[in-house]
Amino acid sequence: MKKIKFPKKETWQSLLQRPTKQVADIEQTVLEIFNEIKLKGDLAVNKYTKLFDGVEFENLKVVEKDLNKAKISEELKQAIQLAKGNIERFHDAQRTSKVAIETMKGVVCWQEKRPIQKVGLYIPGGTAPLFSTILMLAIPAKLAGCKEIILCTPPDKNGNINPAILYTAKLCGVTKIFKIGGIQAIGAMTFGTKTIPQVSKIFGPGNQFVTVAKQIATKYGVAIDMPAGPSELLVYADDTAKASFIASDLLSQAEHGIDSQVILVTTSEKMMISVEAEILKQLEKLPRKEIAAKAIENSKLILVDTEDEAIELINEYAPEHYILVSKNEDYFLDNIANAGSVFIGNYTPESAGDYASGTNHTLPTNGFAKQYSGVNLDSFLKSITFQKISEKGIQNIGKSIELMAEAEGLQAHKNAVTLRLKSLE
Ligand code: HSO
Ligand code: ZN
Repeated sequence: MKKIKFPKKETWQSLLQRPTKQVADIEQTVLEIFNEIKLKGDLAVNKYTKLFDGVEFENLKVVEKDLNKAKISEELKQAIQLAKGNIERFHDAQRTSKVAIETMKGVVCWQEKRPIQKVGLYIPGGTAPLFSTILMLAIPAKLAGCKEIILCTPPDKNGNINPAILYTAKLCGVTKIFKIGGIQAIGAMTFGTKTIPQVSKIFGPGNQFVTVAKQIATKYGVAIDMPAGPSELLVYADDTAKASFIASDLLSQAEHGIDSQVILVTTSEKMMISVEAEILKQLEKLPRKEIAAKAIENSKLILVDTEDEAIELINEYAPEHYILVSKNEDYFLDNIANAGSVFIGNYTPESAGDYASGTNHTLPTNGFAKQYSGVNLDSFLKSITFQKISEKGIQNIGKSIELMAEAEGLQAHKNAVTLRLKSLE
């Protein structure tokens, strides 16, 4: 691990750089596959499923029988149900009420939310099938009232979908599941095929191919949750933290992938040394040791002089996850400006938010926490504004509209008011 002591401000930018990725050549592949799907629909989807996943299906849709067959232990079912309850409670509480106001006598404006009608959820397969992400996406989608919720997930080499994915999807009421992954899944949801419905917004994490495909989908008018990237965690810990806990948290995100990035910021050199020792000790015993070790190579332990400097550096990095263990908790909380999700104190592991506490784990990475929120109930809703103006109301604002329209040289706009005002004379 790289240990950096008292870095000068001029070096922060390069110090906080995420591992970079090459996307230019992926873009061309995505465009080609998208065009083919647009033209040939299911035929193209099948072709790429055979090419990339090595399987061929007569029917890309998971049938009811397979959905009911999904076998997982009773214990795991209970755990998923507990998580579902908490995530449901937290996201349900995010509902906002209608905003209505009379801006002037006779001029009433209000704003109400309506669900996005058709949404697509993407759940990656790969080395760890993240069925927990279904909870994070399907629960708010259901609560928001989205009419059509479809789910795409890649099949394994034998054409199967992980049973925990099937169980969780069914538990959340998602029954339109398609055995497709990667670029072809995003393309299918963007254009729609005979089998796969077109959607208005695509959610969910994925590898580099999926991420680029989602970005290109936006060029065809589909919205996406956010530009996703590899998982990351920044921990601020002073001497009140327990080094073994902090090391376990850093490793929890490091095990996601070789490009994950974890950072410790501290004002205590003692903590820095203890965390490093703990990481090396705990790493040895991890089944995903090789992946985690690669990510740890990219990661940093940063020692700073003051708490002011620490918070400034954290805000500059804008971490996806931010763990805070400090005797000056309030100072760090009051001053955090950029972070996806914050975990406070020795007994709040990041894993809690990944699975079961209730918050969402689909969060902005790559510094996007400076301008994006994580997925929440609003991600599945749109706000519509309404207005109703009475006779008195148009008399109150009419003159101003006429003057402004005139000044913009838009006579028809002005007429729309003038005719009405005249009718009231
Ligand atoms: N930490 C990941 C989510 C996840 N972790 C799913 C375990 N399963 C990105 O926030
Ligand atoms: Zn995680």
